[in-house]
Amino acid sequence: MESNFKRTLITTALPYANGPVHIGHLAGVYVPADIYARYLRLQGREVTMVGGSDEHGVPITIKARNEGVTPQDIVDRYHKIIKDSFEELGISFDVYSRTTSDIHRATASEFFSRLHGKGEFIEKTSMQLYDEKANQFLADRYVTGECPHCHNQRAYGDQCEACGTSLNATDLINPKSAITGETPVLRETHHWFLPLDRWESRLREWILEGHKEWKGNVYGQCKSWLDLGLQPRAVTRDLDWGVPVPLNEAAGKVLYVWFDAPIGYISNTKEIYPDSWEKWWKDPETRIINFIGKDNIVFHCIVFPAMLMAYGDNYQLPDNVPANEFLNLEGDKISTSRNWAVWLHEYLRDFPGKQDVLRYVLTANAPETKDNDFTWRDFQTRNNSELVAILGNFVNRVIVLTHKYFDGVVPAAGQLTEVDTALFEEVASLKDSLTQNIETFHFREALKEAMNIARAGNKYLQETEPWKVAKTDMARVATILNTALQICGDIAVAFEPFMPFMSRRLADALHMGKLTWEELGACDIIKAGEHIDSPELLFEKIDDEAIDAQIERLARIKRENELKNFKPAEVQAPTDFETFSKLDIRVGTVINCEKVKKSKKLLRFLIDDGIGQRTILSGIAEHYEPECLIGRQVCFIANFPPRQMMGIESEGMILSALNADGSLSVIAPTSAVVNGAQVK
Ligand code: B3M
Ligand code: ZN
Repeated sequence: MESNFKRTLITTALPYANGPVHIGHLAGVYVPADIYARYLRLQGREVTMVGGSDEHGVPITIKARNEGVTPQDIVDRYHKIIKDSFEELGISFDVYSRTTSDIHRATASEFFSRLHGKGEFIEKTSMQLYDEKANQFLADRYVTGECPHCHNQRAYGDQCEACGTSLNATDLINPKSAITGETPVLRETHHWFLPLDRWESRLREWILEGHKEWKGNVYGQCKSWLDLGLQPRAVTRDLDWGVPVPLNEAAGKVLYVWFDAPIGYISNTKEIYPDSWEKWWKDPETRIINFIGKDNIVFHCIVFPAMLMAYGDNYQLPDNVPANEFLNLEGDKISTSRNWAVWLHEYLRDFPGKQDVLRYVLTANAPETKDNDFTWRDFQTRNNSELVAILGNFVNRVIVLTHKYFDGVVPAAGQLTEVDTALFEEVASLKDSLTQNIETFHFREALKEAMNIARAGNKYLQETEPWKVAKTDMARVATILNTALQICGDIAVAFEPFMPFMSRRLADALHMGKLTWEELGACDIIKAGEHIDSPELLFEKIDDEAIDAQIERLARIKRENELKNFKPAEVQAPTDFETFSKLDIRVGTVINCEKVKKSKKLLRFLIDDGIGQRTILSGIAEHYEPECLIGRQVCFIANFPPRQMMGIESEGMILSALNADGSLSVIAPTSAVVNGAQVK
């Protein structure tokens, strides 16, 4: 595919260094960016992939305060975890830096100064909440109070998480500082704003006219922002963590994190190419591609481009912003604060050597056009029935057969027959569509096509049956295995962007050396006479035990969250003692307790109620082992009319408390009482 650009700069959203990265980050940004970068490198193109940690912003200061450490401690900790885990997953950054670096602070500071010098900002004075005890203005996240819409008592100053409304801190009823708990006061403050409205018509033209090829989700979001009309945006904050605003009159103020973070892409490029970084940013023959998640679209398509236009000096705007949607986990939104995530560093610990499996599953399931779900069962199935059963199996069979019939030496091919050339043709057409899909950021489809190469290989072996032909025609077996080995070579190349570890192992076993995209599909990618190494399985099955452990971990987290977030039900309408005393609640001892056959929920109790024995059915079978209840005292309602359930008559109802996680706990007296005692 011919294109008229010379080089590609790939940028990846800078993850906040207030926690490790999880599979949502990976599927949304880093795995697709890495696939693209590796592909371009195989194509022999000039490419640079930059990344780094976003180390400023309020959440980091909040976390530091909660832990009683400095923001620098927090970002040092997470930057290391993030950087190391990316590296272990094979995300091939040319540089992975951080926004606390000197070069970044200088670059961001200069950027602001130039815009300020050019008169690109407007200044505004406004009233904001101030914590007099902590002596600081409160960023919206630092204020909590009652939501004016749904009256949730614990709304944040920027958003109410109960009803989803976005708020200004000054909207909250009865606001409180999250730092000291004090009631904040309104105080005047002064900030610098970038008037996005000045750039609106250029942005409209650039995106809405010039980039109709962008993904629908990205284009659509830009259009709705632009149609709403752009407003000036504050680019400074009252905070003591960040890049200081380089103006004498701005003591105690820093650049807003979303102003400095995208400049990080520039500082990171400077860090690797101190002398030649400008060609990556200012040469129209450089193509800039921003890989991000959908929540970052406005900053990359509207705000940062407006900043670059305001700066001038030939800065190029991104050529494409292939933002992804979100990945959910087992049906729920991934959330750092609720610990609902699969953390990369934990995955690497729990599944050592299985980087490629995660990369494969996240790509096969990538949220490219809509939100998608990651489940551990799907992870297991894709490993066992795709990687092991299709890909691994094919390669293994070919290598084993080569060892069996030719002592591991690649046999020379004779005359190709129709079935051989058909296979090469199929691979050529798969290569076309694989290439096309990667170039247009359809990595899921691309991966399917790569997998289809392995499928075609399996089908070829099934059709040619070299193990049968070997009884009569070794020359033909040589041609078949030579052809099949070429497909193994193709697999090493085609999968390199997706599963680089597997690709390298396979390429090494086949003695392939440096891989190139060009050789994919060739009939002599593996040279006759070359000795190939003994087979080593490329993938192994993942058993239920490993998967169950992950599922259990998530179930535990879910329970913990439910308990943490429990909100008692509204108190019911008033009643009186007379109504209460109509219920005859008594204590009895469990003489026997067993599961009701064919029922998931019911336990059958035999109760000594002081008068005699009675049978009561209770729907708590999922919460108790029946034997554990035998001999214990319970409370039951004695004057309900008998009721038939599952063909058994139940004479009353056992009382239980409903816990936050849905579990039930039987109510019992704290010390033994006589059977038949009434609850008053
Ligand atoms: N740190 C937000 C995020 O992680 C932000 C991205 C910055 S990219 C310049 O979602
Ligand atoms: Zn609300």
